[in-house]
Amino acid sequence: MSFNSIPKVDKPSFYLDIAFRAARKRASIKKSSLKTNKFLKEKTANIEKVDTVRKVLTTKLNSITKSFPNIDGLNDFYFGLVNATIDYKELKKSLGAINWAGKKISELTSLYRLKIKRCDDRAIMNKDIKNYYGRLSSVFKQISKNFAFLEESRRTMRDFPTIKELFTVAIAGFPNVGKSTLLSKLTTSTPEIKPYAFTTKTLNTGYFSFRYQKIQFVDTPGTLNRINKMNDIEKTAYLAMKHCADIFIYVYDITEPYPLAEQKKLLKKLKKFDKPIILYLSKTDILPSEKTSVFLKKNKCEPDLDVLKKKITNEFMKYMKYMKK
Ligand SMILES: Nc1nc2c(ncn2[C@@H]2O[C@H](COP(=O)(O)OP(=O)(O)OP(=O)(O)O)[C@@H](O)[C@H]2O)c(=O)[nH]1
Ligand SMILES: [Mg+2]
Repeated sequence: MSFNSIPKVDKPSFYLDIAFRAARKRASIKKSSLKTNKFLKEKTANIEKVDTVRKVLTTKLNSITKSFPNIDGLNDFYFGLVNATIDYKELKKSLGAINWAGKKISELTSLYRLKIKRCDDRAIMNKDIKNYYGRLSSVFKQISKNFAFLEESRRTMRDFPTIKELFTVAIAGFPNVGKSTLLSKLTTSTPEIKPYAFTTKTLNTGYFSFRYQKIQFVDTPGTLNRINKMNDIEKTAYLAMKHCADIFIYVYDITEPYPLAEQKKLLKKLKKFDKPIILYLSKTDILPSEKTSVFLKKNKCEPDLDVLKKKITNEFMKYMKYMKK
């Protein structure tokens, strides 16, 4: 499901204008193609009008409802994301309202089509058309809030990250420790890397191929030790860690101002997900070798990229074996 390609939801008047314009055009073509008396010409043109309005409006409304994902069919990650960022009951209600409008338009069209067909008075026929347009407008007016809500939801969904259903490695750690740098070293991804904290504001993904299969990496925005007070980006990262990650790489940085005790506390929280965690020590190139070796002795941590890759592919093979069972 691609959340980024949902087309814009316009105001109701936009759809009505398109339908009424198309109806006028079709009716005039019809009228000029007929060789009969004036009243019959007008009647046929009016029937063409209501048929065109129905066709245009129901097609437009159908394409809106079809472009939104089926919320109940979403996987746990995207369902969690919708739930965390959008009032999903309201979203379902709004999609239901658009469906209702489609049915109402068909009902009204059938009713007024029949009235026009049976009509033998020009003034009454014109009044019927006017009433038909008026009733359609009032149907749209009733659901104008739903159109606005769908557009608001679309804008939120547009920023959802695309995470594929593949074996996934989530890179976690404090801000500025080198998570995005690690992603760029492990994959062909080119995330934004800056010498300050909170650079990553969405979930960056990257891939590497191993034995003709893809391993997905998700670089999470720097997470502080505050799982209870998360903003939307942190919530997204949390959901990806919970539902998408098969294993974690936890990045330690002992050149940073974040105290080691705090970094260890965050790691402890990560352990609650109950998934394998590979520890990585970044920035060893600028660390005094003495400091690095003392840290590595105390912590089961990996400073070498090739060894890190090996550990990842080992976990991947374990996962594949498990999946085949
Ligand atoms: N010398 C050195 N610098 C590094 C290394 N890894 C990262 N850096 C630098 O550390 C800074 C932060 O790197 P990022 O990769 O953006 O860190 P991040 O953890 O993704 O940061 P946030 O997205 O803000 O959480 C940048 O200036 C990087 O160039 C490394 O192994 N060695
Ligand atoms: Mg980053």
